Amino acid sequence: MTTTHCPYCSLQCGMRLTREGRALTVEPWAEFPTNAGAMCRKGWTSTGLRGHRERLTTPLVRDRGEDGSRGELRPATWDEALDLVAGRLVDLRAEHGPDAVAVFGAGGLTNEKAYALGKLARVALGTSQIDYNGRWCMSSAASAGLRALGLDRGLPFPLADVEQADVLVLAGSNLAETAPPAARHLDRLRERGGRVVVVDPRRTPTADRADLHLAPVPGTDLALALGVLHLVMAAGAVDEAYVAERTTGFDAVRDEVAAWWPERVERVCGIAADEVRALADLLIATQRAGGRVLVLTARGVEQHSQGSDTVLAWINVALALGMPGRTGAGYGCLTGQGNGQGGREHGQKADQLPGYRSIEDPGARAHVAAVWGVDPDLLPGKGRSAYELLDALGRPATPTAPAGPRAMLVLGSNIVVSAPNALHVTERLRSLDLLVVADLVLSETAALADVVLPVTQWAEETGTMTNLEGRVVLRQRAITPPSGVRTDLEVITGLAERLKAPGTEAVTWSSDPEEVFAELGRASAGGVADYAGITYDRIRAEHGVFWPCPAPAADGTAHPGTPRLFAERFGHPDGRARFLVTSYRGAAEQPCEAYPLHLTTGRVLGQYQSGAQTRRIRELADTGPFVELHPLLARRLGTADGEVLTVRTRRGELRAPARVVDGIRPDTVFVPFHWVGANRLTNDALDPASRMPEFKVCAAAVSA
Ligand SMILES: Nc1nc2c(c(=O)[nH]1)N[C@H]1C(S)=C(S)[C@@H](COP(=O)(O)OP(=O)(O)OC[C@H]3O[C@@H](n4cnc5c(=O)[nH]c(N)nc54)[C@H](O)[C@@H]3O)O[C@H]1N2
Ligand SMILES: Nc1nc2c(c(=O)[nH]1)N[C@H]1C(S)=C(S)[C@@H](COP(=O)(O)OP(=O)(O)OC[C@H]3O[C@@H](n4cnc5c(=O)[nH]c(N)nc54)[C@H](O)[C@@H]3O)O[C@H]1N2
Ligand code: SF4
Ligand SMILES: [Mo]
Repeated sequence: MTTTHCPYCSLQCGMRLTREGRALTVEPWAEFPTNAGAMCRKGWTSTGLRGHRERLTTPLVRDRGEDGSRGELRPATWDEALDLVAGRLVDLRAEHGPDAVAVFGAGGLTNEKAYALGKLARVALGTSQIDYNGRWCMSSAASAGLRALGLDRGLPFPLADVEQADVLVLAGSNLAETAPPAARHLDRLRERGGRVVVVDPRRTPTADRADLHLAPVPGTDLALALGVLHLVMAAGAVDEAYVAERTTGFDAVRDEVAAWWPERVERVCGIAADEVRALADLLIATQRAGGRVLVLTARGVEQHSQGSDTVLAWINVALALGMPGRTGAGYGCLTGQGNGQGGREHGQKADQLPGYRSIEDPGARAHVAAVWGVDPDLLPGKGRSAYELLDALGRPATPTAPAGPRAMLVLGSNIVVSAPNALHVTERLRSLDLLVVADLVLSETAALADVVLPVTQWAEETGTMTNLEGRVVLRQRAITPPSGVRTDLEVITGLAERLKAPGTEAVTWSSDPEEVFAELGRASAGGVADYAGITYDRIRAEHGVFWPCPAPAADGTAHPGTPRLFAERFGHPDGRARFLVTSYRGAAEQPCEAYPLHLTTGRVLGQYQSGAQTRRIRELADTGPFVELHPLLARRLGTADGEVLTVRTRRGELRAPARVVDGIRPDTVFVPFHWVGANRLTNDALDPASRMPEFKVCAAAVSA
């Protein structure tokens, strides 16, 4: 029996894997605190990809003709595949410079892989062109948290603390389907007499557990948060002592919300003014009674071109009520991917070095370069954000922009399905001279590649993940990988050793996860996300360790880790949180005559992300995409449940059966993105601060 963690979401449910003969069984690891004995359907069926007939077990290489024509993928040896990749990358670098090569990582990769991938890009390839799918996940919350609170850790306290809130506002989260074991905290909170408020254009299974459900027009949440703060101020419920002692910038925000009276919110958001008042009254009463208010955001409010402003506005509400720093109160973001948290800390982000350091900070560059054994001047600067990187692929230089990359290495993302404006992105991928994808299965993206590298899956390898609480956990190898596959760390090392960039001769590369983790600890030491005091042994002994956890003191005393943040001070140098002014702009694309409806996208319980893994698991029966719409809209379109509809936007088209439900706004349709198609429709407008694409709203036309 081996204890490990689920291959999927940010809860990283503790699980036990037991081998009996050839069989492998999975059950919850009852003592692990985050899931405390629970798992969702995806966790229970996670062993379904073991021995799957579609599992990749040999590298594949595509030959191209003299004229660039593409042959079929054919089996190759590891040496042939890695020599080919390294040789082409060296040639491209020599001919076009290091930024001709791009790297695309993922928040599903272990900390060790994310760290090694960043080092591969900056040291072995010397490229600035690295970013990852986390940009599409929680970047708006990360950017807002950094600016307002001075530190970005999804939850500032362990998940179970959520139960202590007296009012919990879930803004754009469907956690009953996206983190099911967390939903019982809502039930317990309500048993204690607390209230749950859900803000979602759809009445989801999460909204079914709420005392109050507000259903705004997609893309208008910022106005709601501004309106709530307006009412809190009008009622005199601002915690003035807290604001004076622990924050700066309040006066400018006071001016900003003055004009957001409830009737104006009603006009913008399509929520009755009385419902806005009902929400504000709950918060005001709780504040006056000395109770706790907690606001948690997720992708519903973050994946917008004003996602980071919306998060800032909700943080302003929490600060005005005097909540952040108290246990079970304040603000948090529900991170999504398995290592969505750690994946944003250790250097696979375009502007970042390990330890959540900035690549533009000379001190950070010197520290990390010393750990790596290179001259700091060799490290490139900041690169393009995920969508901008994909959009630039294969493009020649223009008077205003340098040429885009001509080769890309992808680890852990199925871009063809999950990128916004996916037809356009797929065309950019096709324009590359060389696309290399490491994956477990032939995902839609791997199917486009010139070289496919088959890698191990979670139960076949060891590494750490940092869950939504900031708790660093250890996945342990439980089974032997199929012969022919390698770990991502072996792939990275194999390439780095072949690339040998000038000035990097002294750099060492390890594919042993525990060694890589120790190096990550040194690289992160002194940074915001300091892991220097965390070891595999401690993680095993303590059910995970919360960062920051600096190295032991000079007298050898270990740091206990930091389960709870902000009790005394926030992350800014002066210890104070910042109120920041936002500006309501509305969604980038508004409905018009040709595209009269709002389209939004999201998840269902039984599928994970691009579906590359879960669509192949028998028990999670592949239902295919659907179009959720209100009975009134269905009647207007002359359609009924199960009939095939066409959804069109300015970018593409999708045909899928109707699912008629009365819990969605009549002006809105919803499509899950786990299958090819939803993202042919979505808009690639970006948030100016976080560079998050507007996955959650665009204008659409639907016809029967
Ligand atoms: N089953 C399952 N669980 C998952 C995942 C998965 O793929 N499948 N993925 C994981 C990952 S990476 C992530 S990021 C999380 C995401 O977790 P969530 O953020 O909970 O999931 P989503 O379904 O993307 O979006 C949440 C809700 O936002 C609503 N919404 C849409 N537009 C708006 C809007 O304009 N305003 C508001 N207020 N709400 C809106 C949608 O109706 C949806 O119910 O889930 C994680 N868990
Ligand atoms: N329309 C719309 N689009 C969205 C969203 C939305 O709400 N709406 N949400 C966005 C969000 S929040 C996210 S997080 C993204 C996620 O979307 P993707 O970035 O596509 O994420 P996954 O589907 O998890 O892709 C993981 C891929 O890597 C493989 N893989 C799994 N583990 C490993 C590993 O350890 N190593 C390697 N090399 N490969 C591995 C899997 O088989 C799969 O092919 O989608 C985004 N796209
Ligand atoms: S998918 Fe998430 S909630 Fe479900 S078992 Fe895995 S970690 Fe737990
Ligand atoms: Mo995500």
